[in-house]
Amino acid sequence: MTHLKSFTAAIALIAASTLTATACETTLRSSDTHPDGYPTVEAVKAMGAALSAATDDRLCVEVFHSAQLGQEKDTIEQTQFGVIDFNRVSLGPFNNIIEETKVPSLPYIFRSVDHMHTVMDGPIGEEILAAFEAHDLIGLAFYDGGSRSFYNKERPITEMKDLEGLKFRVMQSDLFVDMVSAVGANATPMAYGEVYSSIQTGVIDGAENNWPSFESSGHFEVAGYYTLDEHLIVPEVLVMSKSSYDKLSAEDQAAVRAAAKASVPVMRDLWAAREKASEEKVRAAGVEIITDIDKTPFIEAMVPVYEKYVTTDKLKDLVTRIQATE
Ligand code: GTR
Repeated sequence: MTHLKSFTAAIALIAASTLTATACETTLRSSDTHPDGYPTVEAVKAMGAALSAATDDRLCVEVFHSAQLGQEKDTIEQTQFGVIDFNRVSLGPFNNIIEETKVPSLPYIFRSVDHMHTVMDGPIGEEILAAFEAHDLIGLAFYDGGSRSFYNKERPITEMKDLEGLKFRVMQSDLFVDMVSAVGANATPMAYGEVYSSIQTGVIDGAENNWPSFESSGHFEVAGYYTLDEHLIVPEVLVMSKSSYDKLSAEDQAAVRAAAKASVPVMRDLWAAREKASEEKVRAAGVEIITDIDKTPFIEAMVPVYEKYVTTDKLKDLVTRIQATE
């Protein structure tokens, strides 16, 4: 879909929903690329329910799942413009816009999901959320995105050299293009919604993602080899349009922030269950899962990526502090 078409489609859909949503004084719209029932979609619904409860139903949230409002890169712009009120997105598509988001998007920056939680739940996470405001967005909360690994339709990847010559889709972020080049493969930045058919038709050989996305997108049907190199533990983020936020009273702004934070533990529980269910479904489908992989060469290959992207004192300091966090 072209940029203009997706923008027009989003406005038409929003206008149609305004006609039907009557119960609340104000219905705020939230975008998500994932299907209904996915942990992020359900967590934003939980956030909306908490917000309605806190405001005696003055404020409600309607979640437009399944990329109904467009692909992430476009919906981010629409959220900056105030056409969309909330957006649940990976940090990846923000990398080219908000400098600070590059740091938690660096390959192997987090030693584990627990390490990521400790960092993002603390002052570093708050600092990164605050960086959204200069870009017409309010960073509200971080959600989980598990760890991302490579999958492809050609062959099992059991060591780094097996990646040579393969073409992988990455999120629209220069950092991820360089990450894939660093391990000897080729990268094509592409919207999530185009990946399935691009693998099917051979435009690309594969992509990289976590268990729930690999499963819910159906990519496992067209890419039969999944190698758990876990190169990224990139958090996801719930943002609000600054222009929508600025229209609220201070009390309602606080209610939005509190509801967003309250949805984080909900999200984590849903995520843990879905990760397990998705893994079971993918394994049952006969996808070859390669777990026995030495990550050391992958980690070493990322040194030039850090050198290229961690250039300012601010970013260097963030990296050092994340690495020093127990
Ligand atoms: C998913 C993530 C989405 C989107 C997608 C992608 O794991 O939840 O927000 O970024 O990956 O690869 O585009």
